[in-house]
Amino acid sequence: MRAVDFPISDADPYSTESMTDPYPLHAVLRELGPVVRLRQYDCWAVARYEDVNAVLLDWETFGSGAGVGLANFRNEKPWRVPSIILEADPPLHTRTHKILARVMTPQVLRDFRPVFEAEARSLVDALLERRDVDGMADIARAFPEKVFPDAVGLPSEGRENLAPYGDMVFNAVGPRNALVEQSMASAGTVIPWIMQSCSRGGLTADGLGAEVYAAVDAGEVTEEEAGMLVRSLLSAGLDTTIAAIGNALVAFARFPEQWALLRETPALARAAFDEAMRLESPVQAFFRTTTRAAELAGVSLEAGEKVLVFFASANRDPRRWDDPDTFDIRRKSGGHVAFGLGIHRCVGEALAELEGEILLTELARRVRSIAPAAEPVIHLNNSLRSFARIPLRLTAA
Ligand code: OVV
Repeated sequence: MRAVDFPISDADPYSTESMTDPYPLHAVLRELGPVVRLRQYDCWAVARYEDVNAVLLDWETFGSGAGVGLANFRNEKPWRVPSIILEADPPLHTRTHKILARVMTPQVLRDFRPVFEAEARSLVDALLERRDVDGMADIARAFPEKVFPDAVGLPSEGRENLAPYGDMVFNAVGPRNALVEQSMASAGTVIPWIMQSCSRGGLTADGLGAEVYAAVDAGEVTEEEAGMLVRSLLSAGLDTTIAAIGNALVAFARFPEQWALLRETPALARAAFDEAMRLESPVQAFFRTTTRAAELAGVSLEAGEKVLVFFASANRDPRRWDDPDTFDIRRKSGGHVAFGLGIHRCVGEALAELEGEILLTELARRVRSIAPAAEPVIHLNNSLRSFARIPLRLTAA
């Protein structure tokens, strides 16, 4: 069979305009066809749910070892030593994934529930002392910035380096634009702190980090690999959850009837967090690299080509979702791909869900309304969708 022609687009997913409001661009790409050539970046893009799923599930053809950003590690020196789980393929990925999966099973995480609940209570106590809050600083950042580093077992000094590091890591997935340069400005202090925090000696004896090092003692990974896996926790575990919680607050502020519904049934908190992840996916898109020539939806791809995979667009594809732009916490949003899919699906998903569920539950019990006090201000990042500020007016229940 002769491969079909493909649409070519001049659209720029990394323009300030697209990053501020990415959804019109996603719709254009979905309408153009299942596989679109992005002229500006010399790569392919998939934006429909079906094709996003197909690419993510076929890790043998669409590999991660050449990096999940625009940069192809086979021809370009990576900005940091590649992650041994995110930027790796089997068999390395299989071995490293097993360790982090074990460290964050729902059974292990059960022990964190009372700790996270107590944190959520005291956070909401403090919020209700005030009326006007910044949903980002006072809620979305405050909660994960306490519970996540505690869970990993990091010292209290230097934690302010975590968020800037996450900003670098997620900017590095995109093209080398001004955002990369800006976030790298603090690299000189941030990266050394991160690397030092990954070593065994910097971690408490009872955290997730120490559990990773237990795999060294069991002979499953080397000491160096354990450090790299702790680096993965620090890279992927905080900014993502902060973005997810902030985006959920924005969704509730825009759809007040959904907040009323959650207040009636706080048991919907986990479903609501998932629905917010679908609607405003924190990780908008990652790349894959073809490991061999392949055909995707009838289009011929060569080996070594980059494919931009739009999670956020799949999550609003009208071919898959009814009223995709509507926030509906009763919707069955379980099929969203905001955590990815297949072998690289987020290994910290259960921890993120636990944080989101506990915080939303406590807020739903005690806050009558979450009203926007002004427009939220976007925080631009090449792959993470999040806000810098979310001015909110809260009313106690
Ligand atoms: C940005 C990101 C996501 C997931 C994993 C990692 C990084 C990593 O460093 O392993």
